[in-house]
Order: sequence, then C-alpha cells, then structure tokens
Amino acid sequence: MNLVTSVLDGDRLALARLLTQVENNLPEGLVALNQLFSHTGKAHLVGVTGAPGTGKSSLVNKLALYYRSLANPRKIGIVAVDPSSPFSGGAILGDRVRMRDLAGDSGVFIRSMASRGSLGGLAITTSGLVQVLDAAGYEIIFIETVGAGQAEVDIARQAHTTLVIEAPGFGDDIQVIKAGILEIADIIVINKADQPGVENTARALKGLLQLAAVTQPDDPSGHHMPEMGAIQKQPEKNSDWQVCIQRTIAIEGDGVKELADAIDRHRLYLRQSGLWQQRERQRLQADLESLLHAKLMERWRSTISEKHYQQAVDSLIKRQTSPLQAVESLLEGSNS
Ligand SMILES: Nc1nc2c(ncn2[C@@H]2O[C@H](COP(=O)(O)OP(=O)(O)OP(=O)(O)O)[C@@H](O)[C@H]2O)c(=O)[nH]1
Ligand SMILES: [Mg+2]
Repeated sequence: MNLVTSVLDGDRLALARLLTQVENNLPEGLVALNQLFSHTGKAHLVGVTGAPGTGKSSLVNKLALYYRSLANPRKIGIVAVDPSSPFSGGAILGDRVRMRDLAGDSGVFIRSMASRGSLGGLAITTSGLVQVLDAAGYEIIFIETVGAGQAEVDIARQAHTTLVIEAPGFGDDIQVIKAGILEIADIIVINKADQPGVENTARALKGLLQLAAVTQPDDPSGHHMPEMGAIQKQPEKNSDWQVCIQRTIAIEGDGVKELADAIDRHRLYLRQSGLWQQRERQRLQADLESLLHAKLMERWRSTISEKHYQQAVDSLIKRQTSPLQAVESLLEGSNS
C-alpha cells in the first residue's frame, strides 16, 4: 500500500516515515503533501510560544492528557520546533517527559523537528508537518516553538489560536513582549503560578494589554487586535476577542482544564465570527508566498552563473554599484 493511503488509514509507522520525508524535503514527501492537501483544513492549530524554560512542553503535555481524558477524547498532534539546538535541548528533553506520560496512547502523536527547514524555510517545513497530521485526523495540533524571534512569530502565525507562555521571573524584563510577540497572543498563560512573583507578572502583563488596547488606533472597540502576517498586514475586521490571562501550574496540572476551555472558546469564537476563514486565508496565502519566493529564487539562480553572481557581490564591496542597481543589472542579465 502506498504511504499516503497508509497515513490516511491511521498507520503510525507510515505517519512517522512520511513526516521524516517532509521534514527532509525529499521529493516523495513533497508529492505526498500534494496528495494529502485535500484532506487538510479540519484541525484546530494551536501555537504555543514563549521564552525557554517557561514550561511550554509541560503544559502541552498536560493539555494533551486532559483532552485525552474527556468522554469524547480528541486526537492530539504535537509538533515541537527547536531550530536553535538541533540534537539536544528543549524540544527533545520535553519530548522525553511527554513520551513517558503519553506513551502507548494511539490518540497522540508527537514529533519534534530539529532541522532548520528547507525550501521556503522553517515555517514552510512546519506547515508541511502540520498538514500531514491534519490529514491523518489529528483534531488539535499544538505547534510549540521556543523563543521570540521572527521565525517563532512566523510559525505562531500559522496557528488559529496562539498561546504565549510567561512565567514569574521571566516576566520582569519581559523578553517575549519586547519582540512584539504579545501582539500575536490570543491567550496569555502565566505558568509556574506556584512560584513567587506571579502577582508582579500578572500586573505587568495586564498593564501591557491595556496599553496595547489604548494604542490600537484602528480598533474602535478599544480591544486588542492581533497584527497578522508580515506579508498581509490588514488588521482583522470585527475582532472583539478579549485576550485573557490564564494561570497554570503545569507540573501539578492546575489550571489546565481552564486553559483548555479558553482554547475551545477561542475556536468557537473564530468559527462564529468568521475570523476562522480569514485566518485560514492569511495562513495559506503566507505559505503560497513563501513557496513562490523560494521557487522563483531557485529558478532564477539556475539561469545565472556563480561567477557572474559573485561579480555582482564584488561590485557591491567596491561600492561600484548599490544593492538595488546590482539587482536590476542581474535581473536584466538573466533575461537576455
Ligand atoms: N515550579 C514549576 N516548575 C515547572 C512548571 N511547569 C514546568 N516546570 C518546570 O520547568 C522546567 C522547564 O519545563 P519545560 O516544560 O521543559 O519548559 P519549556 O518551555 O518547554 O522549555 P524549552 O522547550 O527548553 O524552552 C522543567 O524542569 C519543568 O518541570 C510549573 O508550573 N511550576
Ligand atoms: Mg519545550
């Protein structure tokens, strides 16, 4: 049987193999993605981001256990993206913890991605893995990323619902917020609520949320409005979702049910307001544009010799041409 059919039939081994092919950008993986695409679009994609060590993996683990414990258990996929430490570090460690708690449950599939992504970058590779899990019938897919760089923001943007995880002590210099990641938060989680400093963190975050509401010029309701894709900058219309702050103690499981409820509320809100469709459109358009960029670049580079290309760089170094002039002359050269 072919790999795609096996994946659609729920074969976990086939799923693992296909994910590896997609992660490594192998031709058969890309062909499989084309075949699977019509089966995607059903899952609720939940981005989970925040500074290292705030408890993202522990929390996702507990959320997965919670969703599995329901009378109508949901199938849970987890993609942990950790480009900073390819072979050790957070994602893999977090995985070990999860493997122990979730091992043997066929309703959960965990994948950590250690590569830096290939064609079209990390966000596109992540998107491919998520598509495979979506097609395979996983109903809620958590996408966990460490840090607050542009890559994490791009990945978080692929989600319908984005959780930003803070923790006391981390919140004092609020790294994540500096990078503007709060702009993409639908739900803010203060994890490690058992630790001292929770109240300070909560106060700081509330203050920042109020500030964000006041300084949103285009939002007549005064509510927080997440800024969407770098490519498509249009603010969401009619967004009156109130960003909520949830407290959790991931190691005890405290607040996990309430967090899961908030995630479900957000999904319902997106569905009822029509924003789900809007986010889907933005997400797919962003994927399309990343792939177009990558493909056009690849195609164009094959039309020009390495020597010619390096000459253009040389003339930049010598300040004989400006970057824009160099681009124009390179593009002219490749057309002739
Ligand atoms: N006290 C306390 N410790 C916690 C809590 N949640 C997680 N931890 C601990 O914090 C550490 C980091 O937890 P992880 O879940 O690996 O955090 P992470 O954000 O996934 O870490 P990275 O993936 O490395 O960025 C672990 O030692 C956890 O046991 C909590 O609610 N309270
Ligand atoms: Mg982790």
